[in-house]
Amino acid sequence: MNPLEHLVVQAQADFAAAADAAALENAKAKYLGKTKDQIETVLNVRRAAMADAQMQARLNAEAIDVTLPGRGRSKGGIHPVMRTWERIEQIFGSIGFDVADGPEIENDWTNFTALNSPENHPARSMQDTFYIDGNDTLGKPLLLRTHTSPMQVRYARMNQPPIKVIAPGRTYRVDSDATHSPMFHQVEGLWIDENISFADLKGVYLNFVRAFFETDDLQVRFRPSYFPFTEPSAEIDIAFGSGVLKGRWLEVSGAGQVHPVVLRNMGIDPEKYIGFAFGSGLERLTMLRYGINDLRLFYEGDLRFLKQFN
Ligand code: 2U9
Repeated sequence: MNPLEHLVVQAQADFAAAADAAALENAKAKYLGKTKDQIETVLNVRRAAMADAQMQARLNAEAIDVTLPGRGRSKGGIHPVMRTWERIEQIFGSIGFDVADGPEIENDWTNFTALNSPENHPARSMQDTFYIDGNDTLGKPLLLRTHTSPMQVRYARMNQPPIKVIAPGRTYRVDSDATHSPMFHQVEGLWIDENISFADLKGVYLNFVRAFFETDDLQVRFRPSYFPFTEPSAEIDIAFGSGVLKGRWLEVSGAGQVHPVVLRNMGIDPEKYIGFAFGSGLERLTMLRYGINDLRLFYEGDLRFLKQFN
């Protein structure tokens, strides 16, 4: 009889000798408690020894080189449009311009009416504006702002002239192709003071584009244009004196003298103060700076494109 068979016969005898249920449970513990624990302990010792041996074999075979550096996390980078945004704040900050901030969801008074866009103006139609279900607390319809001008309206209503401020930010229009995106970025600038002129606006903008494109070999020209919020209004073109874009006039901004109605809507006396404003697309400036030819590249999230700017 082998030891296990012997153990079974012995257990059978002990169970037969048990007079009641309690005695039977005692007899069971003698065989299934202590004996089972001892067997499990030796099994685990053997398992651990096998795992150690396996690990040692892999280390010996150099399958794991513990001297290799860790994998680490790859660093993120700043989006090229955000780089432009930061540079613009820095350049205008250096000549005393403050930076305005404000909500992306606006009411139609601050986005349109205050800026001299009358109520039935086509720019307000669903064609190019994202209206939002509902009104603000004063009952005015809400929309995603179509330009960054509302931030300057709010800023001018909270501050006294002289005012020198830029308003960079996201804007929204129902538009989408190689040169338009439903979300894009603008920067607008506003300068309100006594006795300033178009020459001051021209000087500020020339200083800006020369700093932004890092060259003094660059000219600007102003072409007559129309905007409801400025009168007179102009388009600003630049031309580089060298490089692949040499000699071509490139439109980079709109600008003008702030309309007296707009000044009045901001609580500023147009008989005493004069205002100048400009507005540029950040994507457009970024495309010209880096030679990018399709706006959609900014929003596809393709790392092969984005990594080139870090
Ligand atoms: C106030 C008064 C006037 C801001 C201005 C433009 C001209 C302009 C466009 C350029 C390209 C927007 O990104 S774009 O589509 N902007 O041409 N913006 S003047 O005028 C203001 C702003 C605020 C109170």
